[in-house]
Amino acid sequence: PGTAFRARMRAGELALGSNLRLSRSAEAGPILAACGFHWVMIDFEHSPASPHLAHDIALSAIRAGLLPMARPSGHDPREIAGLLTNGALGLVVPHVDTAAQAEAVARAARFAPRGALSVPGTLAHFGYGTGLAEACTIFNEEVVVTVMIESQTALANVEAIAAVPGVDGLFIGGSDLLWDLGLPGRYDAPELRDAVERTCAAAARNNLFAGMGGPREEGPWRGFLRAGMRMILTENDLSLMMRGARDRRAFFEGA
Ligand code: 3PY
Ligand code: MG
Repeated sequence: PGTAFRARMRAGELALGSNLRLSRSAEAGPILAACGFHWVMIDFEHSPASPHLAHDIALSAIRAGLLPMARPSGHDPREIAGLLTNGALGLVVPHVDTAAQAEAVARAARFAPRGALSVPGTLAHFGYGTGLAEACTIFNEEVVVTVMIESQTALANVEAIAAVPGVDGLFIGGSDLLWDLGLPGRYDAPELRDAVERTCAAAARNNLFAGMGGPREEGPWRGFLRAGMRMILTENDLSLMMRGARDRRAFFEGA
């Protein structure tokens, strides 16, 4: 699914994803794949994820053709190694503020010679018939590394971050960025629109893709899509469930 995801990005198509707040089940990926989604975020920054479930969720997502991205809680290469060698095939790394941080996480996500990821005994991503050396080589080609731009410091450094080898995408964390700008929840703020445009431009200049999460309403999303956002964190499973539940309630109350 890493290759398919990259092809979508090169073609300028949307890649739709959700993060997992509630679904601690290997069913999550196949369910989202059946709904036409392209990636799922296993979230160790803000959700009660567990390494065992992350492994099951990631491998079943791959079998369903969905790219399993992990969001580590920070930049620790040991945490990143655990996530990637146990099934995740991409990263959404929170709070990457400098080019040096971007370089460190990009190296933590690939095997030598492109990085410093430690070689495990088995890499299950591509099926158990794939030999280890071949699996590590395919992994280096497929893994998708995105870094989150979610502070004013990151925004000031966005050109340098975009130029780091091994970074595939820039991903705006709209909620954190708005708080840092002193505009909590203001997804319609011109300052956020500027940040989105600068990030998309930096991505385009460096042959990267741009992605984003945070907004719920369709109005702001339309502008962000026009600006070039392609990897979309639509919502999370909890908010999707609430939206569905409210729709059902409205239908039955009005029926
Ligand atoms: C944010 O909005 O800050 C995120 O981390 C992702 O939605
Ligand atoms: Mg954030």
